[in-house]
Amino acid sequence: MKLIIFLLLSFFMLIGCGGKSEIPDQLPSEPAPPGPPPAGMVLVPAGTFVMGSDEEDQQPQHTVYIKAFYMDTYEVTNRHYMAFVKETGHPKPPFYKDDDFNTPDQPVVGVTYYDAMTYAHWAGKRLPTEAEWEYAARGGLGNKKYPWGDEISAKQCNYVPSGGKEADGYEYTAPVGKFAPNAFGLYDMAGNAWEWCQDFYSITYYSVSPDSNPFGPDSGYTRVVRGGSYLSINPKYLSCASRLELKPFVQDRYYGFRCAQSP
Ligand SMILES: [Ca+2]
Repeated sequence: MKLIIFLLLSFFMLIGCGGKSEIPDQLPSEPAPPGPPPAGMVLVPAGTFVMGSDEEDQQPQHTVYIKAFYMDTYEVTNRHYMAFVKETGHPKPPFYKDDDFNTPDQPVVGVTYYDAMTYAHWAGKRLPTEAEWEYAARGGLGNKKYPWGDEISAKQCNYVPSGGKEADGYEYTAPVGKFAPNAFGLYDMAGNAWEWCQDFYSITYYSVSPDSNPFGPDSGYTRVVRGGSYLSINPKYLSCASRLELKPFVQDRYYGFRCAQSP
């Protein structure tokens, strides 16, 4: 009898030990940066995600680790951009007299890559990398198509829904923050204005991308914009993985940006 009890006890102890000796399947999380995020920004926590999709320029899908960073809660608005213009003498954005685009809380549009970089430097920030942008847009949901899930409707962002441009309430850009944020607390990651990223664009980059904090090719002719705009009809342009290449000096009413910052 004692032998049976001993064997049973040994068996349960082994089971208990087995549970503790399992190898964790995730990297230990980084400690959160001390203190609250800077004003107007959210903390995007460190993590790993699957970048890309089965679309031609988003292959191969690959796993990427991103360290924690801060991201602007909203696209940079006319209000903030004009404060920069006033202080620095930087040229006004081309649509500052166009009533369809110039209210203080609409995203600034018509900015080049260089304008966006100059603003970011002035603000003590930087542009997000393409990988950071996609990771932030996904909001920790995994491999979902959009920042909120797999389906899109006029309730979720400012684009051109099946009912027409204004079916979501906005014919042109919407004031920032009019639609629900994603799980990281970021607004308008799909639609409204395309957002400049800091990387050069390369259609083949995903084949050679480092798996930790990639920052794009060393050289190139075009830069990356992300997220789609108020004029996107095809929902594929509004997806988290969608990439668009753009010459860095292009100024048009679909292109804006938001900034990132390293802790
Ligand atoms: Ca719309």
